[in-house]
Amino acid sequence: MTTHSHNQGHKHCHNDGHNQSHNRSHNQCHDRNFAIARVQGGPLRPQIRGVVTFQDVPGGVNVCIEVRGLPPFSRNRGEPPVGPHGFHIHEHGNCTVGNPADPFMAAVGGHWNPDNQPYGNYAGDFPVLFSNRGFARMCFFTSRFRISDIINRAVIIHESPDDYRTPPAGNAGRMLACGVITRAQIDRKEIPCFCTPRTTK
Ligand SMILES: [Cu+2]
Repeated sequence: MTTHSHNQGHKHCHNDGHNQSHNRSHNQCHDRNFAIARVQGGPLRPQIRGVVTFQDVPGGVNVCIEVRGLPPFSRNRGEPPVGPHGFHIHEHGNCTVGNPADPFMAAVGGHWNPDNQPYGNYAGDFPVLFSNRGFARMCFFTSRFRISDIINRAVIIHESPDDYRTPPAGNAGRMLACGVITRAQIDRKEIPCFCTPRTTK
């Protein structure tokens, strides 16, 4: 079968013409298997807005986030460090604020750890987010889950960096923002830096 039934929806995934002669490993943008979480700031940082997208690709999932409104970096004595921001999948897709001094905590549960790994190797442990005057964009690949495993869980952005060694939350501190992961039709303009082909050399 041909893998190039082009349409509007993915043409910007190809940044030049030469992919057309390549094989299906370059055609990940044709996948229909997406999930999305729209992230909103809680009471500690209401201005946060972001989108996290998940795309099933061969061998795993591409995860991309684009977020605005992150707080200024700080290292003030006696206060929790602010930034880079711990970023995780938590167990429950419920972004109820609950206690405003410790938002989301009661509803989202712990970090998602389906295969009972030590902290730092949970399937739900993600790279930290580096803020650029409040803005962050990042994409990475993980083979630890498929999209069907994460529907109705939540993504959380924390105030503090994750140390990837201290259970149960890597000292990442309070939760600034939350978003429930759902299957959804995605307007491709929402997808940040999504379609870089994986090379095999
Ligand atoms: Cu977390």
